[in-house]
Amino acid sequence: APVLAVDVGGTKFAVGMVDADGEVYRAARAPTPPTAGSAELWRTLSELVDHIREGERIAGVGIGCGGPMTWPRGEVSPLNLAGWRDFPLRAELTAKFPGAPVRIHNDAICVAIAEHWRGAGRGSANMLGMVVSTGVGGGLILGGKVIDGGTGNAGHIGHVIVEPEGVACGCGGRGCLEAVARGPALAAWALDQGWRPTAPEMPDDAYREYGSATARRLAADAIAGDEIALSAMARAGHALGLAIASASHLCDLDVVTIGGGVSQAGHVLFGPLDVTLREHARMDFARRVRVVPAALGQDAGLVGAAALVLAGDR
Ligand code: ADP
Ligand code: BMX
Ligand code: ZN
Repeated sequence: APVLAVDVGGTKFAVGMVDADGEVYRAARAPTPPTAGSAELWRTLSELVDHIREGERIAGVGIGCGGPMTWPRGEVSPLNLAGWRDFPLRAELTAKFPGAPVRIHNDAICVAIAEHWRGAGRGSANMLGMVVSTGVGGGLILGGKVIDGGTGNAGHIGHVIVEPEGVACGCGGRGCLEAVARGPALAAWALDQGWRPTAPEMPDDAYREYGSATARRLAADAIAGDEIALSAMARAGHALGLAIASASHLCDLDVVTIGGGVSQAGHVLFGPLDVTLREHARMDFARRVRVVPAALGQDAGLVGAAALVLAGDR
């Protein structure tokens, strides 16, 4: 039987049916407005889940959710989803599907599992799977094994410090990679520098991040050659390069996969990232790391969440 997979991101819920080979065959998304309260969020998710399941028999429910969370208990407080604080997501879905196994992990850990299983990390026993979107997340596979960490929160590379005196982060810290390289931070920085979006309005932007600006429009302007937009993407690339150089030294990685909305900017981001990485990863073992775009696109979180059930995880 298929797995019902749930992905809780900073701007949207995604729900899909995933078969035993990791193929997503039915999926839908719903935005999570920043103002939505706890009950409204649960109602939205619950309806989406019913809509996608279509009454089919399921092997279980797999959930990827933005961190931090208590794990494996699954009370979630996604940093970028203010409406949920200590929300008992695993317990609520267990109550909704009595008898079915319900497994949960960090959303970026799920993405890493998926990229390792079926994506750009295939065949790499030591990898970091990253997501650069509303937040910046990561999950580690070392020696072919998923690394949970003491409380299920390992791999949170978004909160590695790249600027000790840098801007405040949602986690309470300062100068975290996420504070610099998350999509909304890029748009805010560029506006501050005097950028005014020239790329046309993009109707499928989930909602405006800052006025009419989004990282998506910023990336389009950068690709068209706008100087400030290029600097903003380069700043993010530089921060990512620093964090990846550190991670490579720490974990002796084969591959880093990068997905999430902001990664779709392409070479305006990956170019500067590579320059910084080459500059700061000095030892041969760290220099061998390959940084590649994620292969699975927006379904990665669902595939990884399904894998939690298929692998009979905790
Ligand atoms: P979520 O955070 O909910 O997982 P996404 O992965 O779509 O959602 O990430 C949303 C972020 O990615 C926003 O900041 C958005 O502006 C940015 N984004 C989306 N598409 C692009 C693109 N093509 N280039 C650059 N940034 C993008
Ligand atoms: C979240 C982060 C990660 C998550 C990442 C990307 C914390 C506490 N949570 O802020 O768990 O993987 O950003 O998530 O750092 P997304 O919601 O932007 O897709
Ligand atoms: Zn932080």
